[in-house]
Amino acid sequence: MADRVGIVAAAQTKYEAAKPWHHLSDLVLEVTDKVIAETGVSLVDDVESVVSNSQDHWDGRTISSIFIPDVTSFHLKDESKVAGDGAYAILYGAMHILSGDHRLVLVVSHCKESHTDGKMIENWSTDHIFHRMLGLDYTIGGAMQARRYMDKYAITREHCAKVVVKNKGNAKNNPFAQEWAKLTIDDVLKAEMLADPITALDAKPISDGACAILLATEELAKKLTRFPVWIKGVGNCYDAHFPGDRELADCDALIAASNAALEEEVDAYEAIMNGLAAGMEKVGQLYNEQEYFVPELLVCADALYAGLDILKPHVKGSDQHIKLKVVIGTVEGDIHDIGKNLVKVMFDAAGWTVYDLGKDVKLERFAEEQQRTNADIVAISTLLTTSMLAIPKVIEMVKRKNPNIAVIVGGAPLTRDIARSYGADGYAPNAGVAVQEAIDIINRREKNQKS
Ligand code: B12
Repeated sequence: MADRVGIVAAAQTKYEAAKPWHHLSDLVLEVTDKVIAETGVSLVDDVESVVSNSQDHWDGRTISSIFIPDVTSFHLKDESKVAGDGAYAILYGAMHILSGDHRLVLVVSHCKESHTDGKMIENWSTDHIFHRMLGLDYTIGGAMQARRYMDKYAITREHCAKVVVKNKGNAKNNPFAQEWAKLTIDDVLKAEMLADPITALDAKPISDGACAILLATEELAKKLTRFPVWIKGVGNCYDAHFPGDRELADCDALIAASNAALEEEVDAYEAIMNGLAAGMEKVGQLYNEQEYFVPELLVCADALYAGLDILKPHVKGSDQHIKLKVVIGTVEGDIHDIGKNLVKVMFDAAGWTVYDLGKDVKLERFAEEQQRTNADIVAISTLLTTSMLAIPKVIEMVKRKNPNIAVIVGGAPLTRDIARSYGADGYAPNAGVAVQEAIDIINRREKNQKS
């Protein structure tokens, strides 16, 4: 078994609406030549296996890889074709290396979409009894799903148009990209409507082109390039797209991933913290970088909760603190509750009784609920700099009713120093350490009372 797989070279053709003067093999030759030139390896002697990626439908014939053996030199060596997503081809190439069978694998992907009537091909790939006669193609399928998402998450066309403006703008950074444009939201909204709500600017263009990467074992990768890109891990979760068979706005992929984690006996706590929470952190980062917008956040939050529902019951609890009780909530004016809910899961898992007030909670409710439940601790969350000013008020209300009640706070704008200055007894930067912080406070109190 090889240790790691490295990408040692990558190449693309320019993508264009049509390349009438290029045969498919010309495109493949162009990118293969580039990766070979970059690394100086011999296509015939060094490359041990070729994984090509293309679709018979798009190439208008069966065995679409049959065009390219002379340019990729895969005669008399290991050759395979992946018909489907290019990511699978990379995954498959990486498996060739990880299995220990090969040291250097060429992965090449090619398509001349302009050759065919794309809409017809797409229509033919749908179910032939119910959907084909309706004239469904990928744009119409995408439109139905987009409508359902818009309805479920109150997403507007303006929200969606923002994604187009960003992506067409970003395309300028890729010299191989087919279309880049400096658009406004209005341009997108006024573009030709293909299938409501998908406009010509939302939809993908017809595109011809090819790309290639060269994968190598760790040892070889270090020799071939000073800067290999390491494949750290691979995995995939795809949703089926059979209309009528599924709720179009549900994100079943994370449900499947959570179930798979349990089946593989991954610790549920690890899956929540290193999977769901880490994923949401990444989502937050992408939002800050203006790569994601509000619609993506809402979809991801929903997906996270679906995963949480599956994993939560499996988090190993301890009955050590079974008698302890905590009141938790996000302060008034703030509707962020993902972080608060993760903290809640951790208290739940540790055997505490949790009274969850939810989000946007009226300030006096924290003290009232503590009195009603006689909870040991009040946990307050906030993500907004505007609403964080509510925290000292809540602490004051809780302590006025009972000075012995401990308060723990958390949320992105807070630090330990701010928490202290607000009069909080504890602070935790993440859910993983929140329960321990609460236990420490209680232990300290008990110790002080004894002495
Ligand atoms: C998801 C998100 C949303 C979602 C929230 C969905 C939901 N159900 O929660 C939606 C789209 C609804 C949303 C709306 C808004 N958002 Co928002 N949102 C985010 C985002 C991207 C991620 C937050 C998140 O869930 N992080 C993941 C979780 C796991 O991390 P966490 O919340 O920090 O929680 C961890 C710790 O902080 C800690 N913790 C949290 N609470 C507690 C409590 C205790 C007691 C303890 C011990 C620990 C603890 O443990 C948690 C788990 O490890 C952040 C940006 C970011 N990068 O953080 C912006 C962000 C928080 N949002 C922001 C803003 C401005 C808004 C809006 C006002 C936007 C608008 N103009 O409408 C509205 C808010 C309206 C309102 N009244 O509240 C700003 C806040 C800026 C600021 N400093 O005030 C941010 C920082 C984005 C930005 N850079 O501008 N948002």
